[in-house]
Amino acid sequence: MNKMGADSIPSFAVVGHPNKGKSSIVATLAEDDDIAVSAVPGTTRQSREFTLVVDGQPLYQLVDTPGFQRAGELLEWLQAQPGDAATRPQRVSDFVQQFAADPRFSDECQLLQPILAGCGILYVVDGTKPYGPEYEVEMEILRWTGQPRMALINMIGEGDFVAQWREALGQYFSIVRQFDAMYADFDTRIDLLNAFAELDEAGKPALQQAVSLLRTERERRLQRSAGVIAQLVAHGLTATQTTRLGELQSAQEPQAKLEARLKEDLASSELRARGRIEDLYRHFHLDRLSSGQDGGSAATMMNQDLFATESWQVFGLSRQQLVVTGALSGAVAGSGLDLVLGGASLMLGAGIGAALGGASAWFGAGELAKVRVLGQQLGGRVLEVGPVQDVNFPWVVLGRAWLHHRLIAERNHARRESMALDAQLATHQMDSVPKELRRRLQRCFVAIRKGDDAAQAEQRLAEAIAELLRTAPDTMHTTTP
Ligand SMILES: Nc1nc2c(ncn2[C@@H]2O[C@H](COP(=O)(O)OP(=O)(O)OP(=O)(O)O)[C@@H](O)[C@H]2O)c(=O)[nH]1
Ligand SMILES: [Mg+2]
Repeated sequence: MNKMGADSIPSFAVVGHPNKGKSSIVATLAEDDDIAVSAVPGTTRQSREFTLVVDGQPLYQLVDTPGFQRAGELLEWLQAQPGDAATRPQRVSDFVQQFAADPRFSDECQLLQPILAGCGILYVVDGTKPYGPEYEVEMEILRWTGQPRMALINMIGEGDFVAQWREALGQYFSIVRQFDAMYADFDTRIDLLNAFAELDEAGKPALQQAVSLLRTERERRLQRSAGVIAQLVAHGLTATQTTRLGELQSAQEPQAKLEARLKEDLASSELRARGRIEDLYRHFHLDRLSSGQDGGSAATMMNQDLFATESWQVFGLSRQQLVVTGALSGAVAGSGLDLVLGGASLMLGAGIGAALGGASAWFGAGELAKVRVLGQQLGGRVLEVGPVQDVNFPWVVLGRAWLHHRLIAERNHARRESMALDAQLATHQMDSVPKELRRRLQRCFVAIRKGDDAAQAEQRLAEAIAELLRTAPDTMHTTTP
């Protein structure tokens, strides 16, 4: 079977020494966050295939393999067999046939089998550790298989022996790349696949097809995420809570309850939106720091309550930006009318938050949400709390969603640490957004608040958000630890 043939998807066997990040590279390229990755050498004992399936269509396949254990003995055996260079692949195949049941060579047979079945080879080394002759034996064996092969220098620790490695690898592999399993970005992945296509004439069309589908999928995920975020922001702009009031009942006590409910509803809709986006990017096993939540209340993965002062400061627009965006008139921003007209967004200045007793007070004081007693209905009066009035609120929701999306879209599936987020990453992120786009977003907010033609307004918002998601703020360095 030729796995690289025209009728099958591109397949790669990821091979190398134990504990060099083979499984991590498989996880990243196959977008599978369920693969066992660990600091213990010998974690992978069996070869296993992982196929990247997009929209029901398999794009390519990675085979995770155990590391070489007895490469020296294997090469000795190969060299002891009679034959010339033309029969080398056959000799490798003979070895696997002869030793398939021998536990001493179980790892060697496991890793050679997919290569003999036609997989391209990705040979993984750790560029932070010095090169040594023991690797020569492995590289020689791989050369004997005759399969197209590329060397990947992964960076696991602190050292830097890349130059040395390039020197050695260049003699066995026509393409040598640095590839960081944890932090390689999307374009680097695409580059790797394109480079491999150049190596493998027979597999080239299939690989180019895979690259093109992968790009399409990237854009599709972004658009869908934009739709999810638009829905979230629209909900934030319009959500209300209501309750019936008894004939003589005061509104005070139910009002506090409704405010709490509204807050909880907004916070949980944010969490749901995040979950949907994580699913879109195939992050199914993310630890969302849920253990830190108190009974599923408003605390979130970002370690910042949606309504916390810091959230407003980090994610909201500055007063100046609100003016430029048309969300606030300059007269209002400059006057003492802040508390009356603006609410929380204008509490960016020192002392104002303190004056109101902190974040909860914004809400409790009725500054943040509209409170109305609706007229006589069948069962009596109805108390309505919401929607949140603050001009900065949609910006806070959007800013948080934007940052979350960036972290998710850039996160490689090899990473296993939980997604703790430094909200400082988002400081000034809106500064990088062109003024025109900010104005466009603001117009969408206003249209949604007004409530005419909700579907169309949300659609327009989704388009503007898609553009926002394509913006890369230079203040956000999310790809390094
Ligand atoms: N910092 C950093 N750590 C990495 C990187 N790639 C792998 N690691 C870590 O290195 C260790 C080994 O990674 P694995 O992917 O399990 O290595 P492997 O080659 O599959 O190991 P075996 O299956 O045991 O042969 C794990 O603790 C990884 O988290 C990397 O690019 N950067
Ligand atoms: Mg492994």
